[in-house]
Amino acid sequence: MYWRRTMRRVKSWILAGSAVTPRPVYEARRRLLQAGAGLVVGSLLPVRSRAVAPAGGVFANAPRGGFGTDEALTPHEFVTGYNNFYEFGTDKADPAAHAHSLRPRPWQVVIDGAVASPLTLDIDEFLKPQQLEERIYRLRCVEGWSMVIPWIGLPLADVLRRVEPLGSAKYVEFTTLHDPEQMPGQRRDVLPWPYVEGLRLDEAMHPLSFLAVGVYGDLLPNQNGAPLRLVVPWKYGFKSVKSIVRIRFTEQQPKTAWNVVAPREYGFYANVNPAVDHPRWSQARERRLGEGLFTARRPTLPFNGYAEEVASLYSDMDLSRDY
Ligand SMILES: Nc1nc2c(c(=O)[nH]1)N[C@H]1C(S)=C(S)[C@@H](COP(=O)(O)O)O[C@H]1N2
Ligand SMILES: [Mo]
Repeated sequence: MYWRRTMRRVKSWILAGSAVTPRPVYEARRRLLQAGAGLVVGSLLPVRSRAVAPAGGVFANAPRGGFGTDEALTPHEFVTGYNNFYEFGTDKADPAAHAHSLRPRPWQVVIDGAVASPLTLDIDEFLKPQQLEERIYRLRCVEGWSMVIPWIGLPLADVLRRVEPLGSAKYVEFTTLHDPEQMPGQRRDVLPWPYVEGLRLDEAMHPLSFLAVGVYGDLLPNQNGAPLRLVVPWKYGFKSVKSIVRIRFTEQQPKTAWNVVAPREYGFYANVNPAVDHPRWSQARERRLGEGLFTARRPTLPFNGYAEEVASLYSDMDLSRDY
């Protein structure tokens, strides 16, 4: 509750907030692991300071995956306390305040559509330690804030390949749980429920596309999309759909939540693009959450800084039209 009240009161300041917990133990530990001292030193360090990641650090030993950034991690408080998850309300503090009503276990994920062998997977199938890795990705919200987040998960392609997509499959559609009892925000018509997102098949199979089950070394907190959420780091945050119950291969472009609501404002592709303004504001700069009050906003990078990896996916497209 304290956090919520604070968030409300300082809402306009929070984007530049600096009075946050010092750099977590987590980061120091990660640096040691990176330096190759992990086996010896890792076991001597406290797993993690409780104030930072309360759930116990079940993925503390997940190896680092590729595509890393050495930018400072966004403090845990922002990653888990300031975000969008409209199923729990439209205020940035609402998910942290209300997502306790979500029950992320038991949980199943259906993978079907244009595939040779559809599957229903129990969430435990996604939690096997030997397939998990840590990926540090930038997230850039269309509203103008950004974070650097250490996710735990697995490449989306590893999961998609298991169902043997048919040649006719052109897109992949992702659907969030629809249950107003667990997700009280679904009682209001702010978005068409359930929340749906989609990727073109080649985007979905790209090695950057990631399914997260954890963050900061622990299981995902409910407000971040427990127990399974998508992370597509070169696209605006809204593409990264949370609390997924279904992954469906389709021939038609999926009807995605924000594109249905406001097609002129939110395109299907939603690649981070500083050169294409949102109709009501510029996308040229961003505020990195957790940075000091007087820190200038950063220039937003094409494809959120992942142009080298993904620009070739769009070489024959006009990205000012297919925004
Ligand atoms: N189901 C669902 N997924 C969602 C949203 C939502 O409202 N509902 N919000 C999106 C938006 S706008 C953003 S910016 C990211 C935020 O991800 P984070 O909570 O990990 O920061 O989640 C995305 N995924
Ligand atoms: Mo967003």
